[in-house]
Amino acid sequence: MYGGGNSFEAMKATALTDEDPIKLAEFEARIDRGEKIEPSDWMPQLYRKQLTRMIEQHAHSEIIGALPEGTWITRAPGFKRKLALMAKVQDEVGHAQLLYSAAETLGKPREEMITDLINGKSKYSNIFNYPAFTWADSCFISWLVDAGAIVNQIANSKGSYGPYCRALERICAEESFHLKYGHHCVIHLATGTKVQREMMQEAFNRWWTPMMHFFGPSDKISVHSEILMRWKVKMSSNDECRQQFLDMYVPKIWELGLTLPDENLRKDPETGEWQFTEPDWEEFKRVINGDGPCNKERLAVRRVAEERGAWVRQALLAPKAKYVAPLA
Ligand code: FAQ
Repeated sequence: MYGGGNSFEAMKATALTDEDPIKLAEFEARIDRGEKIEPSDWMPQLYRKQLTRMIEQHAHSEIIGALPEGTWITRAPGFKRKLALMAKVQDEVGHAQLLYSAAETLGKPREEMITDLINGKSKYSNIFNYPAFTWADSCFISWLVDAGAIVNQIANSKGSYGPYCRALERICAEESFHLKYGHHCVIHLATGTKVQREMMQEAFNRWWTPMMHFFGPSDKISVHSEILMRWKVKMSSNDECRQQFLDMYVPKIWELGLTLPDENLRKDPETGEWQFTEPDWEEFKRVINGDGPCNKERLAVRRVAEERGAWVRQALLAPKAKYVAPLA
């Protein structure tokens, strides 16, 4: 567990002993100068490992994140909502491809990443393991999950690894469209009929805890933050992103006449910090380790998609290979 500057030194003394100290010092000087590290540049193995883990997890989150909203495309109220949601879901899948490409520059093949996802070895964002029961759930995701993602992604886009930052710049531009679409959807329900307002409020009651988990464990117990921030992979801490999200969106939620299921949620007038009930990190741990309401369903969908798409990849990648008929 890294916590506080001296733990970084302690980690360096253990996890970096095999690295060439001169090259490591040059690398860290480049990071301190704000230079971008490119795939062919020298980098410590721990930098490569941490970046691969984080970018791969981000890519998985995008492609799994498309699933709860994807189920609402055919049921979205009206043609315009269907069109917009279809475009958004296509964008999210495209973000995954951008991120898998960025992760591949670090040496892990896409097929291996997808296999690790399907086998539960790699993680993806906690929030996509909850069911989208109503249309209001889809609206919550489109507005506030995208909003949370933008807070975190804008920060990370100013980081040190070139391919990741360039992918994030492209992604953030599209996410800002998603945010406007999602906000429009929530406003429509929150200012609509009594049934619509109640449906929106009920969605907020269910999604608020997973949303507070979304930014990761508090800085006190975050495992990777110290090293990721030292090497400018992560430009804001989990708590900083959570605070920024609360500051930007709680007033907007309240002005719609919606409430949030946390009686301790308030902005401290002295410090400007948002106070809130400490999220249940045991639930978080269960969900990110495969025991959430939808983990199994999400991975099963990815597994079927992978199996059904195998023949296309074979045809494209190895035209002379024996033809494998698609699953019935
Ligand atoms: N869910 O030490 P930390 C999106 C894990 S994009 C699951 O704080 P770190 C777009 C973490 O892996 C999705 N696991 O870790 C969209 C580690 O476990 P490990 C979100 C989580 O990496 C919108 C352990 O807990 N954005 O939503 C989560 O420094 C709408 C200890 O945690 C990104 O992925 C979590 N929420 O900080 C799509 C951006 N939080 O690996 C469709 C890139 C933590 O040791 C619809 N990622 N863990 O086994 C990051 O910025 C960071 O990885 C964090 C976590 C902030 C997510």
